[in-house]
Amino acid sequence: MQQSSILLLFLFLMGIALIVFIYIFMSSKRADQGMSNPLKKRFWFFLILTIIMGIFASVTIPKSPYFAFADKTPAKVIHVAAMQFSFFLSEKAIDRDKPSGQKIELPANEVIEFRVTSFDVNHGFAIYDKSNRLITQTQAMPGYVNRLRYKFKEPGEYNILCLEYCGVAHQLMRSSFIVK
Ligand SMILES: [Cu+2]
Repeated sequence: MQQSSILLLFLFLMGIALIVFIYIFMSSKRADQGMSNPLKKRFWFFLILTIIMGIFASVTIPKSPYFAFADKTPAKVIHVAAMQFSFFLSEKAIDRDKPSGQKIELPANEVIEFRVTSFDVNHGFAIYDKSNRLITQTQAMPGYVNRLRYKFKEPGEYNILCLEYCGVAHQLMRSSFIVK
């Protein structure tokens, strides 16, 4: 459903690109005459472009995951520390000098907050569902704590993979947790 609407959107945009291309191609044939009222055409072009971009921005920006569940109190806070080449997940703050993690079980249909950081280089913190579909992600950055909130609807095992190339064993960097 979502994929077919994205396909339709791209076909629609492709159609617009094609029309613009044909218009430019046709007008280049009568280049000797020059474009009549070029400044007026430019004005309308930028006006329509600004309106279209304004519509897209006002529809998509409120759906940004950065605002997800911002007005809710999370049922559980999970601290995440990424290091070459593993993830530590804990319900308590993770000690930088002696990092350790624990097995994580989360309740379904509750807002969960992940506080994600890194103890060395930039990593990605990406959560995948049972069918290996990426459902949410954030960056794990040294010196920063990135907050990621999500409500897991399906019980089961979720996998965590690094989504930022971080070194030779990047592809082995993974973890998981259970939702009950
Ligand atoms: Cu990595």
